[in-house]
Amino acid sequence: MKAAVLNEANQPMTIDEVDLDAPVAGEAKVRVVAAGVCHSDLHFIDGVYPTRFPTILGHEVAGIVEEVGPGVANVAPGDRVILGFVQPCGTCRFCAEGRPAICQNPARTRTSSNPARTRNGEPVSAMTNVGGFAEYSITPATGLVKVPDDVSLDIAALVGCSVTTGYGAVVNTAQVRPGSSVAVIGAGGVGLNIIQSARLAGAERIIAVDMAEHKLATAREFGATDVVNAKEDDPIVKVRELTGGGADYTFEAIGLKVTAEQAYEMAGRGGTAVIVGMIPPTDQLTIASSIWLQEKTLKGSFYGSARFQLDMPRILNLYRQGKLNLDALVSRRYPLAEINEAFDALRAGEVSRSVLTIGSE
Ligand code: CXF
Ligand code: ZN
Repeated sequence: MKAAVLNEANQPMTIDEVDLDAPVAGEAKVRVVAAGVCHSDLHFIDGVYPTRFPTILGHEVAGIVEEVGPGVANVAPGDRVILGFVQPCGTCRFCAEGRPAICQNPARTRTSSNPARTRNGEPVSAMTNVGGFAEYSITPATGLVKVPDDVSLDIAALVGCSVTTGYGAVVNTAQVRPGSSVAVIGAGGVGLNIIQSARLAGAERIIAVDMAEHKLATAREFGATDVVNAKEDDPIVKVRELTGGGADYTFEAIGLKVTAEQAYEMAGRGGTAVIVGMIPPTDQLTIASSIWLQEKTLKGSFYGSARFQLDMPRILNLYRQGKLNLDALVSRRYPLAEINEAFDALRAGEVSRSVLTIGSE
């Protein structure tokens, strides 16, 4: 199969021939139809997060099951599926209490002595066991969620990461209440989903903070009632002004120490700041000691605290009902061969989301 291989950090990916093993017990082989181009992939490309090279990135993916290994009962060949980037065990304490996103014992990556993917006989790793920037994926089947026939797979792919991450941060992690005020730092793929989910949850005031005017304009289309250009104004001062002291809920959707600290400062008395972005692993956050006095909450949100088999179908239904706008999230489509251009555009802040069209439906 053809795959985009990242050979080392800070290098363009190369489109190479990669061999795929047959699925073993618990795995499925999926023909990839669409894969979203996410900022988290960029962190691995830029070397901010470590990984095993060579590797195939891509974790926002949908496709069609082609073959299943022994013991797989939740999907069958022909099923249209989202490939979740966590493949929960289903039995650990966190899975048992309905928190599979933080499963303690997620499905194993294949070992390098028994690799699922090889290039000229050498193992190639796959991001989050998905490795979606390729014509096929071998992935543990517990991560797969079925997609109804009337939803296109490029839309379903987005539900594999950005939509679930944003929607879940609002609905599951923060549990935003009707009438509340919300500030969102970063109006990219995840931020826009936080904004539209906050609107759906009945937030009264939704303030989008970004440094790009075109992203703020899109934020308004997704439900932001106010926008703050952090290039022009101090976002903490502005959000406090607009909310009379600080927002009830704030969300950091960029992945930087400075914006995470801003999110905390923008939350008012009794408020909650939710960190959604992928902050570099070596960074430490500094927060004011008055957290106790003002009863503030600082919370992390991973994969929208989602229960995948419940939330993903629910999100797809909200989309079908016109309550979540997923069509307008896709700014561009690229073929796999133009993957490096797609990442250049993301890095330059030109797009909120592009989708690679890898296979046909
Ligand atoms: C990331 C989180 C870390 C692994 C890859 C996906 N989340 C969203 O982009
Ligand atoms: Zn992602």
